[in-house]
Amino acid sequence: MTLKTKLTLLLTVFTLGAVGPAAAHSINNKTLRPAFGASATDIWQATCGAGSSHMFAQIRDQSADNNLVSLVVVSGVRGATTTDLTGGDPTYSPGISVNAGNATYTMLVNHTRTGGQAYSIEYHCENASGGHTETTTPTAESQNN
Ligand SMILES: [Ca+2]
Repeated sequence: MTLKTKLTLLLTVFTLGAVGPAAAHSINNKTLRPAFGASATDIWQATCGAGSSHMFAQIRDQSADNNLVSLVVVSGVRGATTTDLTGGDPTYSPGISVNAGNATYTMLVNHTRTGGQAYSIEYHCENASGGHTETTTPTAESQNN
């Protein structure tokens, strides 16, 4: 490997690190449990600080089966839904944005069938031009089913 190649690789790693996971907020490796049946719903809440225009969010279904996991984000009378159509792979669902400004946002996680489903959520608050604004991280579920 030439020095130039090594430098290019190093630069790539630093660049990816700067815009990647460091900017996102994560709720990782949580589970909708079978005991709560098909109606199991986990609820999380986070608050977007001053200057926020919306919350961006997406979910990843970590269980490789045909029981699909969806995320609904609601704040006041505004809301959006996204579903991860492929469980067990590293790809998240399409991202959604809910435009409720500086507010508390509720994230509801549900699934289509009975059965344990592991999931992770990535989310963050943004201003109108897409810059990140203050985003709280919940320490526990508001409801853990
Ligand atoms: Ca997926």
